[in-house]
Amino acid sequence: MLSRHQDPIAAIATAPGRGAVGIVRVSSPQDLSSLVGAICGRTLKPREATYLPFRSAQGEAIDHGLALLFPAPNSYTGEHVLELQAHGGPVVLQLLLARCLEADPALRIRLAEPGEFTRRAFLNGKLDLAQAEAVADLIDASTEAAARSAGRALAGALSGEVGQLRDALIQLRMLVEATLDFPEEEIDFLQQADALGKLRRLLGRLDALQDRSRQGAILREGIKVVLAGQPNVGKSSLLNALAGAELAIVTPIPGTTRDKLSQTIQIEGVPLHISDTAGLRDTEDEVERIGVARSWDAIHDADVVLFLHDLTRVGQQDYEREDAEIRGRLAAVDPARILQIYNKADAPQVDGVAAVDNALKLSAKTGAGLDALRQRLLQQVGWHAVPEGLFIARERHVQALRRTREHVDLALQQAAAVPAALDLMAEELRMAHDALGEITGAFTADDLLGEIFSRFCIGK
Ligand SMILES: Nc1nc2c(ncn2[C@@H]2O[C@H](COP(=O)(O)OP(=O)(O)OP(=O)(O)O)[C@@H](O)[C@H]2O)c(=O)[nH]1
Ligand SMILES: [Mg+2]
Repeated sequence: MLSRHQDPIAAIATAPGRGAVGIVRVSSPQDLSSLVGAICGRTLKPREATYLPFRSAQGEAIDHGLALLFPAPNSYTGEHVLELQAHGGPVVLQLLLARCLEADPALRIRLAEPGEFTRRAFLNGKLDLAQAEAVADLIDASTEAAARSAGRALAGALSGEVGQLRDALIQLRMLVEATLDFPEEEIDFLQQADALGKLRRLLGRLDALQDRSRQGAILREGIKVVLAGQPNVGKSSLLNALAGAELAIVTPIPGTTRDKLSQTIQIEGVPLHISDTAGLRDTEDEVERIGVARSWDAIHDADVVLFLHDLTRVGQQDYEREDAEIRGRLAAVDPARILQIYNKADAPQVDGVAAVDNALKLSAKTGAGLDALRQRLLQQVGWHAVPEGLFIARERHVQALRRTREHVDLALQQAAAVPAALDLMAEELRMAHDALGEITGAFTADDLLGEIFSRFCIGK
């Protein structure tokens, strides 16, 4: 029996809804000529667009469009692929898809699962794992900068860098494994090859790559920012000012916002998911109480909390008491994630209020101080432009690089020990190699053996 990964699959490849063109895609390890015959009524030249009617089981035209056949292995998935480009109405495409599923019963085509075409491309070596992920990222990209960096990852920039690091790791592993096999030459071997220097350089390169990937992850996933504070401090006004649109209702009535309201904006291409929340206070109002509970959930879930204060009320007894209470509860949040914001700097009565250390003064009403806030937000999450360009990445890549670095660091410690613990060093390098291989999905034990034998001839 064939595994699921060898079933012929079909799906509508374009977004749901109406469009000028819609595409139904079929991918199959088996030859598709009988399917092509049934639907197109003729044979197709490989990779050449042919305009023709798509036929129903009764021989009537479902639609007219372009048919394209990509015989294996020169296709997106590496299998035989048929693409039917029809008019982009949902009904037409559903009919065409249904026709593909039943036109050749012997093929047993089934509906594709999400991402299955790309998974096959990976399984057939058309893309590595990081590139396959980049396909999804490119589709999902919410800002131009994110799309650019996903495109770069798709082109293999991340995989290329990872590949270079992997080669360096393999060289080190070969060296150590060989030294283990010839214990009498142990010390010389490592010294001659400058194993410590190599390990240190590897750590430096891992740091640089980790930094670029972390920036890429920020670009892909964005930053969760929450506006929090007492009622009436201007949280909704600040959301509107940052978004440049009247999204949230603003009134002088405390407790105007009762539910969380989120909007994604971008600063220098970095997506920021900003949430306005209900003002934090004790209340008898059932609806507002639920809103306040949601505010706290959002605060705990945020990358950055903007804790807003109202300069027109700073120093007033009731106001300060409430603020102190909120500060107390915020103690559970990592202080590095909290930014103190003093709002309403435009109001006439605030002239005498001293600037607070490390806090930002601004006015949601006039926009004064907003640019400084934008820069602080980027700085807060460690965003900085990387001259050599970013690629995706995902949190998964950042974590895999972090673990790789940990193991290389431990390997360095073992190598530097007197006497050097070579077996432990070898083990750390093996784990570093595994962790790195997770990024591209490339690592297998056979790989290592192959590399060793192709580069290292022990009999010589
Ligand atoms: N002068 C001045 N007034 C402001 C500023 N920002 C907000 N306000 C006023 O403060 C009042 C409350 O503003 P909101 O944005 O609704 O405050 P909020 O924090 O969302 O309040 P709740 O939703 O009730 O928690 C409104 O009357 C705003 O016009 C500012 O920068 N300067
Ligand atoms: Mg509000």
